[in-house]
Amino acid sequence: MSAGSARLAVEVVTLFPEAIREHLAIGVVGRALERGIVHVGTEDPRTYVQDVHRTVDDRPYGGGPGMVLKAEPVANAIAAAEARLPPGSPRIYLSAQGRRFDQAMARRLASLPGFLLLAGRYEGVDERVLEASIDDELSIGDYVLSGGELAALVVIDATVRLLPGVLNDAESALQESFAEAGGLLDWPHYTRPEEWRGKRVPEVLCGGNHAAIRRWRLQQALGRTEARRPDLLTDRELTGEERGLLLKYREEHES
Ligand code: 9D3
Repeated sequence: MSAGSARLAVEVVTLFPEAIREHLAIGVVGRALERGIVHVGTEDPRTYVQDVHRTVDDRPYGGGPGMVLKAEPVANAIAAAEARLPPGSPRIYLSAQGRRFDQAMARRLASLPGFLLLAGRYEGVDERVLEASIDDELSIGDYVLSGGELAALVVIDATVRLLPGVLNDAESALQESFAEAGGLLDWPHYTRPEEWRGKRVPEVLCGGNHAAIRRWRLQQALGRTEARRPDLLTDRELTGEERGLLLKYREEHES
């Protein structure tokens, strides 16, 4: 399948295109690329610099430490990448100053025919190219990265997994089960052996009572979510069954 027929086209403007391409070759996303479900192109601003040193950065007006990515090479790279995308594809700048990327945004991006990601380096990109050629600005969380490439990979990974046909049946079933779809943390997982260094797998999981197993997993998901990420429960109505399971989890974990 060619770039034109892929369900989703992504372009990444980056000084490190090989880092993006290498990482995307592995796992679930690598499989989706091979099968032509998604196309990811890259564009390097350095391609658009003529001088012998291929200078993409310069000192900040006003002084201070660090360097700033120059407007012209970035604008040219964005224009070249944009020409390969469906018209109207949003152009997104990845920066620590952006709105926080989340699962709802991944769903929105997965519903589009295409989008462009600009990964910054150094202290940032000349503000004028952002005003001229960027539609949205996203951060992946409150910590300091060295550049936007890892953030671009995070956004692409979270988005591509949501495209139809990317996950196999087992992976899709897991994704649609109540934890991932319902905004809860996952329940604990176990595999053989049944006893490891004196620790046994919970009894209920070793039997064939599927209703009991479902209840146990839901209870674990609820209890762990309340303990570790109570913020996830504040906007979520609990069903009668869920409230009962959570009360019992609290009783069993009092200490
Ligand atoms: C003023 C101090 N600078 C850090 C020494 C600010 C700064 C500049 C460039 C902070 C981070 C970066 C590079 N970060 C990204 O490109 C980035 C990012 C991030 O750092 N955190 C969360 N999400 C993202 S998306 C892109």
